[in-house]
Amino acid sequence: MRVLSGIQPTGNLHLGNYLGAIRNWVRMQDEVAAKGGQSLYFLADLHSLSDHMTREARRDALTDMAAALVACGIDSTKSVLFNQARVPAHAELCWLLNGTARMGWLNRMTQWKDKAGKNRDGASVALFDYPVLQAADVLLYQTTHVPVGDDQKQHLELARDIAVKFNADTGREVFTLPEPTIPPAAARIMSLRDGQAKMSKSDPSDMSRINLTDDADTIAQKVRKAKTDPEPLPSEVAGLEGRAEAKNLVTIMAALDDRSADAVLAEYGGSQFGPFKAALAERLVVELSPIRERYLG
Ligand code: AQP
Repeated sequence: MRVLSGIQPTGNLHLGNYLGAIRNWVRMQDEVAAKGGQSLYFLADLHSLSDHMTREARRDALTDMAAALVACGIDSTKSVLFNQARVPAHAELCWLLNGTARMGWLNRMTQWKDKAGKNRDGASVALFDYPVLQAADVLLYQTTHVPVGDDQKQHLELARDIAVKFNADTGREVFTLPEPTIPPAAARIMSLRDGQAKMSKSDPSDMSRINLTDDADTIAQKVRKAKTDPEPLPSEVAGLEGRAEAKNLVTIMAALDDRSADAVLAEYGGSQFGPFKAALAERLVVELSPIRERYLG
């Protein structure tokens, strides 16, 4: 068993990164070691080149992200934590795999479509080729499991397609096919301001996300102001259909407590959002304040 995953060193970690990916990385460390496997986590600094950033800002972002991962519980005695750019084989394999990947495959990537938007001609080649570098990251180490959020599922499927074609073209089993490990409860945490958009570092509104560095007052304020609807909470998950913002808050509570959304609604069904939001903010502070303290310390 070999586990590998990466994160772009581009700004603060947020609750989506934490519940969708990093908490899983931390939990898997012991499990993987007990099975005699290896966990590899990296700062995806080559990926971050798809956007311009000054040298100083990039260096600071790298240090901050490394500190944040350690604060979340990534332990260098159990996992290997490294910078992608320090291992030239990532870029070298990416170039080899560029001969295997097809333009049509990359053109179908929803993240490329979303991030390039209408200005495809103005987007960097790196943004387009991003999933091939991601395939190289994973295939380079014969990775068996890749813990990621749901937004990366399509890129993982592409990595598998590239591996299958490369193996078929060469007539040899060169690459292991990786499996995504997606947390069922928190696969996709959405923006606090718009239940249709994923919580993301690049959202211009800081009120849309909970940063792992937010203090208790800021968390409480963001949760209090999170968009909801006028109806009380339903008693069952089916009642969240068409209520994206309410569903997101229930999902967050369920993920924090490691219980199902139904179990959360069994407790809060019929309640107005006021008391539920207060309980959620309190739960978030309990989970995140030790991380914040370790990070700032
Ligand atoms: N909202 C989310 N819910 C669940 N998981 C998420 N991830 C990111 N956002 C969510 C997971 O975090 C890991 C690191 O992803 P990344 O380095 O690709 O970060 P990102 O996707 O660039 O993060 P953002 O905030 O979404 O950045 P922008 O705004 O630049 O796109 C991955 O495993 C990802 O699935």
